[in-house]
Amino acid sequence: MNNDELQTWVDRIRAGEVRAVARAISAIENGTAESVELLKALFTFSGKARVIGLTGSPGSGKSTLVDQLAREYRKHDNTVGIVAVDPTSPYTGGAILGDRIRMQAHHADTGIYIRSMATRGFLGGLARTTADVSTALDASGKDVILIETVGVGQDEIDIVRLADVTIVILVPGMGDDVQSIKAGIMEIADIFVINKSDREGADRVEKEIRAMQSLAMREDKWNPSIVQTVATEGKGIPELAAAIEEYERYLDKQGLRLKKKISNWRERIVEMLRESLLQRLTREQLSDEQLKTYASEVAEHRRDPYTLVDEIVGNFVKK
Ligand SMILES: Nc1nc2c(ncn2[C@@H]2O[C@H](COP(=O)(O)OP(=O)(O)O)[C@@H](O)[C@H]2O)c(=O)[nH]1
Ligand SMILES: [Mg+2]
Repeated sequence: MNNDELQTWVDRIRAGEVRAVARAISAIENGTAESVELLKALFTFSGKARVIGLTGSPGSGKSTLVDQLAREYRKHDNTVGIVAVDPTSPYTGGAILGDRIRMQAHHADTGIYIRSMATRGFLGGLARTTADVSTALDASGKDVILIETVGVGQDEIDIVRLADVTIVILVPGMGDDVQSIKAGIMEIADIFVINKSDREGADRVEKEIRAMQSLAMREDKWNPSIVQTVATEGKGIPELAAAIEEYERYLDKQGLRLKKKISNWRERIVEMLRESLLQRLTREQLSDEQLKTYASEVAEHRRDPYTLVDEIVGNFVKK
């Protein structure tokens, strides 16, 4: 791809052309050589979207909530990008199918772009390229980006490094008692949603969250709001949108948005460096064959791995 072609592609993405955006996301997911050039060009035009992450157990209603929130934002003429991260496994086929059907409902509206992506074994609740996909959607001019995480484990806290606002969804019953949720996931919530509050026990869940909140103050002194919703009926959605705005106002008033972004980028840059260095090392110096030989030598105790790594890194740095 030459420069002109790249520029045309970038222009079309910035104009929000669906096919250009879709092609960009596929390129990013597949890690093509072009995608890096594309991301370099797109980054300048990103950073304007509000990025909102939603996490919670499978079946808690993340997709339904995302769908309702998208409708709410569309009512106010905001354009919306949706990224639904699916675990790469056959047993979730049903959930993915359900999402597909919901997605089709928005098909006629060019103000919404929906993409589901697979984790491909990447841990942390997101796919490896979710952040880059979000950058592309951001550059395509979407006002709001909603990210639905996998929702399988309780260790999926990567979303906080990507989103401005993180929403943790709980439901009454279903063993989703606040006590049974790992501290990690409770701590990342800027807003709690108690979805399926048409069921019994929503008030009890709210009480439990309040009790937990009284025990520990967050570093940024924000007291996460709690919103009860019935996503299937659209109940509580305007209240949720208001809670999101309130937190964003808090972020801005306290100068926290930039602070948060800086600490997120610090981690992401390190991650990108790690990946890039390893890639270059294996491409330029450490072939698969060589690695196999080293592994045998270490396994047979003919070589110690500490000196080996020192040597490999030392040689690489000198180059
Ligand atoms: N009763 C009730 N059911 C809901 C509510 N929200 C979602 N559901 C249902 O719960 C199921 C799982 O929802 P889904 O959005 O796919 O959950 P996800 O796996 O977290 O994305 C679906 O059958 C929804 O229709 C709610 O507020 N009340
Ligand atoms: Mg879902």
